[in-house]
Amino acid sequence: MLLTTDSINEFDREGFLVIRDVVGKNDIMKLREAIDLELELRTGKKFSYQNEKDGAFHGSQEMWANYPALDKICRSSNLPRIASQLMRSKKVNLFFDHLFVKEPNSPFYTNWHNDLPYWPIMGSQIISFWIPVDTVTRESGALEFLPSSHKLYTDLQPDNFASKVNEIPFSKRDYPEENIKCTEVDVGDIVAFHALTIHRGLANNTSRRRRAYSIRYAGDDVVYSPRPGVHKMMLVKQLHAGGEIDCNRYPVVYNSSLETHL
Ligand SMILES: O=C(O)CCC(=O)C(=O)O
Repeated sequence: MLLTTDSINEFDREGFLVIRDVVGKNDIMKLREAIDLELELRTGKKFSYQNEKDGAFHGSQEMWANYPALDKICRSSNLPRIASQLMRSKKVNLFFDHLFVKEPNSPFYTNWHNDLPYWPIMGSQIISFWIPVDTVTRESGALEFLPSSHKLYTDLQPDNFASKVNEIPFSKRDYPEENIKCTEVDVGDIVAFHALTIHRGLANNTSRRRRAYSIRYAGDDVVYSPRPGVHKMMLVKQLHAGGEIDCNRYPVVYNSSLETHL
């Protein structure tokens, strides 16, 4: 799948892009199977953002190495190539995968934040693909974005990652509420966004689970940057501050000059 120049320019300008019909039915089925197994087995790093008995918001991180189907989707589907196009990067590293589950009637927002302050890397070419395996509407926990907020070059790491109330972190004059963009998506669609774009997830006010799988990719200019505030469990001893991130944990998965997956 090739993106149009208009789509790539839109991503540059807005900091996010909904891409329709990217993930095939077969891959969605495999994703659902792996996600449901992961929720039983917890092979990845488990997160419990809010663990109320009813309406929990939870997930796992770094699962691809444990599930061949996830490995295939992260490394050898069309996604690394799309990442290369959107980041305008020759090289694509798989940074990590991240599951977000909002149980039925979960009252919790994923609070306004951007991702880079949590991660021990730096650079302008860092992207996430948020892949729903359930239809996601405003009522069931869609993602919302502050358009062009990646260009503010600001870190937004809220005290609580999830809560029942969530206010916009800027003055209403700078960001009138009508500028907020909600992304409702169908199964097969993905939401791409830059690591500095400010976003949140709405509560799930439906009787269905909302399962979404985020894949994070990094490009040519990305370097290792262990610094205060990043997740310690993402640090890698063998990497050096300011050096490239290529390693078994953050492997190179695509190189456009070779036109191939690695
Ligand atoms: O799924 C959600 O509610 C939040 C997702 C998110 O923040 C992310 O993928 O970076």
